[in-house]
Amino acid sequence: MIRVRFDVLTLFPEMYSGYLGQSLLRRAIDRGLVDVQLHNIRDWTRDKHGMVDDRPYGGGPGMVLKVEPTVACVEAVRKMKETPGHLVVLTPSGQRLNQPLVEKLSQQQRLLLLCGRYEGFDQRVIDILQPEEISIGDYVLNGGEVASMVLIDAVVRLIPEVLGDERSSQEDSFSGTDRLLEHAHYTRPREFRGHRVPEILLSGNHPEISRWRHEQSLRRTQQNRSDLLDED
Ligand code: JCE
Repeated sequence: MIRVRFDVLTLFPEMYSGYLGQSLLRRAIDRGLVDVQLHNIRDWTRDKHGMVDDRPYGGGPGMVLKVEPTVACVEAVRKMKETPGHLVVLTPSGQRLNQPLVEKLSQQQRLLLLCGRYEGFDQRVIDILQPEEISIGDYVLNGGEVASMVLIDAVVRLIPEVLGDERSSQEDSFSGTDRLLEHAHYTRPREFRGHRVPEILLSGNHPEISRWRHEQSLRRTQQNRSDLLDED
């Protein structure tokens, strides 16, 4: 029944409470479609101070997440289920997350999401565990948690039963065969502060509406994301 189980490995599990209580995800969890388990990396430290970070060899600013508690946490979490799961680490130096990658990840039954802080993990975490390194975009966050929520959000909405109307995830920007941005949407009222809903949408002429929407998509893409038209 569970389509995807996420195990999130983090120093800040409390960051997820607001997001996990959000209606769409909450409903998916309550319906048993999605499971999200949080694990605090600090629980796998062996020293009495619970030290998870240390100063970088070679000097420089900031702190580095230690290899022992991180590897211990991943290995312990893997063993909690028969399927070891696909390990992902969120990092600004990973491959860029895009919809094809989200679709690939959504095929996994179990995803382990490793979230760093400070300057990131000791390189040996990556060398030993060989995770898939993923970045959600070309900017630097303070840690992997927000990035992991983005990944969970994008994967969960591809589970067919999660969105009530099955068509709406297919028709989104980046999900179709032509990679165009979505057309504009309108709902009531017909006029607000002199801004009227385009007449064509009220016409009931569905072939014309489709044509209009496609032209809208093309124009938006040219204006905001011309890089999408250059691809291939
Ligand atoms: C993270 C940091 C590297 C300095 C753990 C940032 C992902 N797309 C993304 N942007 N930022 C992240 C991300 C993910 C995990 C961590 N930092 C901060 N990273 C150099 C500072 C630490």
